Amino acid sequence: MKEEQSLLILQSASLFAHPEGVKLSYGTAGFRADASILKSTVHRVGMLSALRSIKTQSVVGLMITASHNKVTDNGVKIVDHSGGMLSQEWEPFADQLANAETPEALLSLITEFIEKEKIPFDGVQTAEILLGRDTRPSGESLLEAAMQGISSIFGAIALDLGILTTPQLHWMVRARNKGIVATEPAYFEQISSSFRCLLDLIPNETESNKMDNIVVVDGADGVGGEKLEVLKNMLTGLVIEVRNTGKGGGLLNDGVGADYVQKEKVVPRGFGSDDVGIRCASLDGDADRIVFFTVPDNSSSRIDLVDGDKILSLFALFIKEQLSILTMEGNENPKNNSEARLGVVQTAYANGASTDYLKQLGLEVIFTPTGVKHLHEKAAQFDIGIYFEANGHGTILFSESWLSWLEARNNELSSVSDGSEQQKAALRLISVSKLINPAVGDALSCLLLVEAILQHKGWSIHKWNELYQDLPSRQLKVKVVDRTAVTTTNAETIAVSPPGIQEAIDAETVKYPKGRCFIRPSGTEDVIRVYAEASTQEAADSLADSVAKIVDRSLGFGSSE
Ligand code: NG1
Ligand code: ZN
Repeated sequence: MKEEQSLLILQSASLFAHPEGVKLSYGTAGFRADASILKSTVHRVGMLSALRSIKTQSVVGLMITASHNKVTDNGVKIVDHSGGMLSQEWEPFADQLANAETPEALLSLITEFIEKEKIPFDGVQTAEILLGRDTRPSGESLLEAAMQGISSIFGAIALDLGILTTPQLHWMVRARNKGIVATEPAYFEQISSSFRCLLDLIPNETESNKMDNIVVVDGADGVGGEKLEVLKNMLTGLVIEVRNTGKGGGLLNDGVGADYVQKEKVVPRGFGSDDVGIRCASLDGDADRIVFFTVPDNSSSRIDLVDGDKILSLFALFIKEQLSILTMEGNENPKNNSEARLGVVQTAYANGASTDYLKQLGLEVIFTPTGVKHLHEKAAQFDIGIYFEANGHGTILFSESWLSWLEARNNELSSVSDGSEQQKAALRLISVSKLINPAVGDALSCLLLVEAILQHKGWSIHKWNELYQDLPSRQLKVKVVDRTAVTTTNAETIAVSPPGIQEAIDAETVKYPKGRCFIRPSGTEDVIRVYAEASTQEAADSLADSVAKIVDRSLGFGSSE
């Protein structure tokens, strides 16, 4: 490394001192903590993003967000050149960088890493980083720290794209590297036009009533609400009412948002008895998650939740139907390539009833640890891979080779049987691939895809919700002294340490019909999460409660005693 470069890194790092005693880990979704201690971390992630861009010779992204976490938290993550999450191979280095105690220690880590990774670092390199942030008040100054980190690397250019949803930034990084126009208007244009195509392809015989094209969306008082206000004006065939847009003074993620709605199963702020029976949806703080719900009656704040598992089931059902139309007998061409390998990916948090339903549909279901980076990787192994976390984060991935086959098949069909059922199915699948975000789960594109499928089928939210009945479940979190004391195996369903804890959980679980329970350390909060399922809500609550007490007794501060 040239001496001027070393000096610049040292100088820049000395402006962002590492807070004493703070140890962060890249975790499930980047670094997350109270915003007040994050400046040095974000500054260093700025440097890291520049190295990543040099290494990959492509544009990468840097997003400042803490998603569904409280407004005083913030976080930072890198969007890789593919538009996906940062390669997991780089995560340990990210941890080391963030935790280096002095500028000198930081410089020597960078020097070593450049050598080890063979990053072409000769002073004439170029790097380009797109930056985005959510609406958190701390976002602006953290973004400034990231910019300074980036500009401490020779040849690196930072482009501030302002306030974006996380999936918009992922989409733009991917588009830039594919040579596609990577602006926000281009993003809106793509999703609104493919939504329109899906509506145009609705079978004539589908019956609808006027409530079918109205949806009320809780924007979590974050960036998603703001962006949806723009998108909704570009749509025809769907009326979107946005509440909690962040403009009315409401606090981000406070009694609002997908995480709150999914975990608490009650109406978010701004919703209530006037909404009985209406289709509602809730976005999270950076709009990469969405769940739907309805208010069943006006006597309580309880909701009927339609979660990520049900979105996954709806998508899987629709795609499977379109695939079977596409491969109907009577084709001039033999089936050859048309048998797409369709698979779904879930985590242990998926409701057991959803897994049974998907298997009944004849689908291959795979489980991975929590965190979309794991799900995404598995889904990418199919021709069409659909993944969702129960909390509403997910998307559909189409392999490039299958998509080219589909495009060719569509062209062929349009010349021999234009307007045939098969051709319409091909066009629908092409539209889905354009509407859905191929880089990462995206609440806005998922919202439109759900709406298009419901209209296609002429289904109300109730009909959709009846695909299967969720097993009652409960999720709790327990504050512990050291969450790394819990390690797990088997897609996180079995706790390996501390010794004996799994046996204690099993002994509790067998007491409940249809009982299922597991614990794991959160990757985004300093807690152990407990998940329990059982045949009644009371049983699920009681199982979760007993296991939370086991965790607390063994690892916590003893508050359950
Ligand atoms: P952790 O805190 O590791 O459980 C949470 C979610 C993940 C994922 C990340 C990123 C649950 C149980 N976990 O991770 O699914 O969305 O946040 O935001 O919902
Ligand atoms: Zn999020």
